[in-house]
Amino acid sequence: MTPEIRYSAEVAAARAAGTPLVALESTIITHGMPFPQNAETARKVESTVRNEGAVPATIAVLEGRLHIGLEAVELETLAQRPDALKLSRADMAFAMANGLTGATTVAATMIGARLGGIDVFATGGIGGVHRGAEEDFDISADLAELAATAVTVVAAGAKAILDLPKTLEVLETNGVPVIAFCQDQFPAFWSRESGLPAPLRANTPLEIAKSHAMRGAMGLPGGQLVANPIPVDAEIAQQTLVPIIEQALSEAKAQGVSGKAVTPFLLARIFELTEGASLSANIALVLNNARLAARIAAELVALRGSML
Ligand code: PSU
Ligand code: MN
Repeated sequence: MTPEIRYSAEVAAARAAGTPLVALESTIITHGMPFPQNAETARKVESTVRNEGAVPATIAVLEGRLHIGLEAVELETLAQRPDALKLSRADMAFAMANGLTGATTVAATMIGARLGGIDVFATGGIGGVHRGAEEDFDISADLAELAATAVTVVAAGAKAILDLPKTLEVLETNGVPVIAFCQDQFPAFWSRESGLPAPLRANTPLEIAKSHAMRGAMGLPGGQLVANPIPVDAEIAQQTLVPIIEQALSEAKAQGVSGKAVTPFLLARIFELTEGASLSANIALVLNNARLAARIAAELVALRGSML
């Protein structure tokens, strides 16, 4: 069995020319945002990456083929497929071996990026340790993947649907560098601050690229988590979100939502309960992350060029 990989025309050209590449996930499109905002955001994220001089590689599994970079029509079609599977590390190979179609989570996108030789990946928020994990053991495979796969992931921290202190503990245990960008605190997705100190801080994309390259040179497996705070003007006040998150969590519990359905259920309820305000904030932070990821990717290409 060999994985069948399809590069988009743009990604294939970038690989040949040595242009910086930024991987993008697709679960945020199929399970993280409603149509049509999902398709619109996916297009905007791609053009944000291009405006920074890098090339976007949105990753998904289409009929068993690992697509690294989607053509515009493939992206459009995926955004309108509510039946697309949510593929994480556990299900990606099964889907590829058996001709299935699905969107990749942060974990699966990291695997795809590594297969395509892409070092940097932008998303909104990562999965983490769920609240009450001491009872239901719900810990996202994203954390284990960050420990295993050498890709730098740019996210706006993690949502307060998760237990943030426990998420940071698991990352630390697994040796994943968590680098806040231009601030000391770990950001909390919709809010710039979580009240929790970030283990590391970088003030420039170059520092992050150098750290990525150093880890590679040392032969360390595993990636880095860059925690990039949401732009000030897009931030949502904590007091607005706390009751909504509580409500979404108690609904999930009452309805017995479990396994991989938990995160999409919570995201969808929070969007509904904030009447779209959380969606606009989410879009703003993803674009902000795409911009930073493209700058890190460019620094990494420049760094490697200077080391030749
Ligand atoms: N958190 C968000 N937005 C998202 C996700 C998480 O704020 O879209 C998606 C990502 O694809 C992430 C996945 O990798 O959910 C995590 O799912 P789980 O908790 O089932 O591992
Ligand atoms: Mn889970």
